Amino acid sequence: MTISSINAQEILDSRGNPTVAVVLRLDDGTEVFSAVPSGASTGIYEAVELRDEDKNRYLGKGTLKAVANVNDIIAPKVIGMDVTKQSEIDQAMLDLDGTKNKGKLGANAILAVSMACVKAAAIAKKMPLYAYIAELFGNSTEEFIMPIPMSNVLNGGKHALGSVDMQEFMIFPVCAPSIAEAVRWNAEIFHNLGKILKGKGFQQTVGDEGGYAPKLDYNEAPLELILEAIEAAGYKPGEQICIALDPASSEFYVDGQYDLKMEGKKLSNKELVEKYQAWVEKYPIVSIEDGLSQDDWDGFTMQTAAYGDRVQIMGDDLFVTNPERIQTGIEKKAANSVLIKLNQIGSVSETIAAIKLAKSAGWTCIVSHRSGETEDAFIADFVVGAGTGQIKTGSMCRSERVGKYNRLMMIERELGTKAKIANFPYKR
Ligand code: 2PG
Ligand code: MG
Repeated sequence: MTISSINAQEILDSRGNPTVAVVLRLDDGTEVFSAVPSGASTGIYEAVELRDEDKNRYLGKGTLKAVANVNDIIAPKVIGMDVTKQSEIDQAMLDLDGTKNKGKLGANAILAVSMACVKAAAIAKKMPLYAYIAELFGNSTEEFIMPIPMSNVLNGGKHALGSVDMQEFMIFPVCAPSIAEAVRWNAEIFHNLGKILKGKGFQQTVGDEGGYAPKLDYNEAPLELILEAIEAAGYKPGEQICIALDPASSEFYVDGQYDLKMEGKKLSNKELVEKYQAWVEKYPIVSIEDGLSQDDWDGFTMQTAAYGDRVQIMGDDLFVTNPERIQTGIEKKAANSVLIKLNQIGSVSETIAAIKLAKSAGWTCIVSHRSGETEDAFIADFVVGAGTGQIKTGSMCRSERVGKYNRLMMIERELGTKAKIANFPYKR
């Protein structure tokens, strides 16, 4: 079960930008592939995604330095290690890097190897990937929690320029009996939304995460369209299907104010918290991610105090999957939930630590894709092993998104009666 070779190379992500992929082999011939995703609305506290900044290649976005860091620095250290010793391997890479933010080797270099080791170890131990991940968490392998998917069917913000100010409008089938049914419900609503947009004369083009990206002229329009689509598909809004939002508000936070361009208004954190509250009362919204900006701890605390008993208040850019920032959030009562992205922190072991810390505070965790994805469906197995009960992995089209849903449905089928769909704690 020792690592015999590691080869990294550049491949493309779903936006056509380079990212890091790794092929890792074990001494018994086992071979695995892993690839790292990449964000657009990235938090400023994320671990470093190393890019070449050479304007002559890929407009400066090349990842040859990170690739070389895997092949020339990480591989010689890690080759020969027991692949089942995940925390030792991750620690060895952190020691090699030596910085707080993975600025030397790059989180993209470290994570590619970290995920590849998990995949190879699962094969070496003859276990399904999700079951091995459950073991890494110390979770039971007798029963598995399948996640409820929040599916981003209408894209705005930085993922669909020219659309509304807020980034993600997601449908969330809180009482679907299985992942297969949840996927069906969401896909049917997605197609109904397409029909409705077409009927109203909007374009049916999609944004980075596969959700529609129509040119709308007010920020509540996506909510109204989605409600119409839920009903047209034959589902009950607020009962079967709720709405989850990711305004990604760090992106419109300018000089201490929230600049809602579409409304021609600049709001204080208090005004924005109240605006969401009015929306929560009017629409079946049960989850709000990054409602406030990444440094606006006071705004987050205010929001959590105001309606954190009824609504999932989630930090993405706020916490960047970083246990230190999550700890601060717990102390400040700044949220009740964390979005989990492996590449924000840059290793599997640290991601596990982040989830355990959040869970110990009674918080929920949502495993998430990035807006730039690859065909690697690692997060589907990861969320099942972690048992966090929620996943955010984009809309119901484009293979880099549906690859994760498809893998989840296959896991569910394989598990049979050992699979149970999660309970969402903030039902209306
Ligand atoms: C987010 C993500 C994923 P990005 O803000 O939650 O949906 O976007 O990967 O661009 O940071
Ligand atoms: Mg987000």
